[in-house]
Amino acid sequence: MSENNTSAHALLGVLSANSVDRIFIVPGESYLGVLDALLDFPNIDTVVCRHEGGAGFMAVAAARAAKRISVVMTSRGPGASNAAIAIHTAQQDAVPLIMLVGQVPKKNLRRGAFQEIDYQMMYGSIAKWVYEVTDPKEMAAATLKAIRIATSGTPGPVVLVIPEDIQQQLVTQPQWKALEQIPGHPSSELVEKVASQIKNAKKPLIIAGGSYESKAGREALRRLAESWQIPVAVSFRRHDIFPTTHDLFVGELGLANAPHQINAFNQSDFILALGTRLGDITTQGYTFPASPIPEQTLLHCYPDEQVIGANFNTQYGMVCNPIALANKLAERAPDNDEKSSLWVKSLRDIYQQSAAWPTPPHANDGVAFWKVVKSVAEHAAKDAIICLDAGTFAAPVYRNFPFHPSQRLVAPLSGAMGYGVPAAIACALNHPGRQVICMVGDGGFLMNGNEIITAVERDLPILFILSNNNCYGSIRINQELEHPGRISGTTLFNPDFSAMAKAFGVQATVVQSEDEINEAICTGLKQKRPAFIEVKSSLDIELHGNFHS
Ligand SMILES: Cc1ncc(C[n+]2csc(CCOP(=O)(O)OP(=O)(O)O)c2C)c(N)n1
Repeated sequence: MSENNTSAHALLGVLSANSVDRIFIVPGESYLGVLDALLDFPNIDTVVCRHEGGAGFMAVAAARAAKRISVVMTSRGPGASNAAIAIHTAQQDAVPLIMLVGQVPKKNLRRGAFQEIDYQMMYGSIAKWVYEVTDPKEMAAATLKAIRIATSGTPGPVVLVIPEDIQQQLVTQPQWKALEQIPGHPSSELVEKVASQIKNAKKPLIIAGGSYESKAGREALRRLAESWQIPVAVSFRRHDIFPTTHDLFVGELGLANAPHQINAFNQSDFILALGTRLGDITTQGYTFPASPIPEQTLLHCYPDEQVIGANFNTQYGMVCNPIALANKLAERAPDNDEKSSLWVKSLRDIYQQSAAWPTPPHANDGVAFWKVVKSVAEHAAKDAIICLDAGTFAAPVYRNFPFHPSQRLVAPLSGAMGYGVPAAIACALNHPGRQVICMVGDGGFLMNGNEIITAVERDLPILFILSNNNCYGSIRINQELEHPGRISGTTLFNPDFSAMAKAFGVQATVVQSEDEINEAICTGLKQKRPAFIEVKSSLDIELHGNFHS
């Protein structure tokens, strides 16, 4: 702003200049100044949510869907506490998120004032940066810094805390421009060295991660894999960065890899870990590659020096743009490199066996939910966005769903329940006209299912599919493994979900038997408004079908 304006205008001006066109909120008396300034930014869509956890999850999913910074705004104390789950998920999922929090007046700071929290203490270990703006003149610079920190290196959450009395103070600010960030490109010498290492490798393997979650990223990864004929395993829950239907796709490194598949990956002589943090689940608890000294030559490329070498000794630690590296390596592929097609085929065969839809045992206690997932796979649009909550119902999606090149998976790497419904709303807002399908368990639905009202308000064509097994199924499965027959704290008493959906104004259907599945899915997918299917799911199948998620 070149003229005098409030610090809240400076905040929103910087956000707006940096492509923020939507903000997810639950209002609070501690940020009335920012709410007021929002009226002067008609280009920012204010999505009013019902719980800060839901608002935060919407912002996390929006950042992921749009591949850019997203914003949640909460009130002090209670509001900020409710939103903690989104800060944690943004950190685990490496998603650039800004949380704005109203704060007690500046003069009352650190007096234990009404609803006061020291956010540095509270969020210091999960947010990348927590900053309390106590001088209105620094608001614009602090906002720009927040964006920079959230989007650079390993993307993640930042918390910007704004005492209520400084939001409406006048400040003079220059016009803030958009922040351009271009992560460093790898040097030609190093690329040359890596190319000759790939040439010499007999069994190279790419482990690709979230840095490729963009159009340019997917294209670069595909070009690299195809030009050198290198098989691609994707990191935890990143199924959609490389088509699972592609001959070079050899699986996800997740929660349910069979030992023989990991053994086969371990036969590799050169691992190219690209755009992945090589985190806990992807590396099977830091065992593949072996930590700290892998059995293979390891190239690890990620735009954050703190990640490289942290758990795995690497011959090629490359702190640079993984997309640029993939493109440069693809350019250097020889015309006639003869990588062993047997190597690729052996890994692809293992993947295809594990991804084959299972043959159903007969269930007496309800519908095998994997059949619902199969029906969705058969009938969903080829560019559908699949949003998942946490729970065992999701296991067939991770294991068996054949993702087409334009289909997207939006699921929490943090494993947070309550994510699915808000994520679907954020994705539908972000991609008008695109089919969005949300799958959620009965446990997860009652955490943030209330946000479904926004789908009704905005007429979003989302198909919500609820798997009702009257149980916190994932936990029950683990309970049966460790304490067989001793059911404790995992059974659920549920409401009438379809009546509940109808009360929100959503058309609802109940699927009680397997012969009702296809019709319900096809009808639901045709709706131009929110639609809801409750599936009376079989818990027996989940308990005995080895469906971890
Ligand atoms: C916010 C949160 N609380 C608790 C958990 C632990 N947890 C993981 S899965 C799960 C059960 C999910 O139950 P439900 O939504 O009914 O799906 P199901 O597993 O039965 O398919 C629980 C409690 C979690 N991941 N996130």
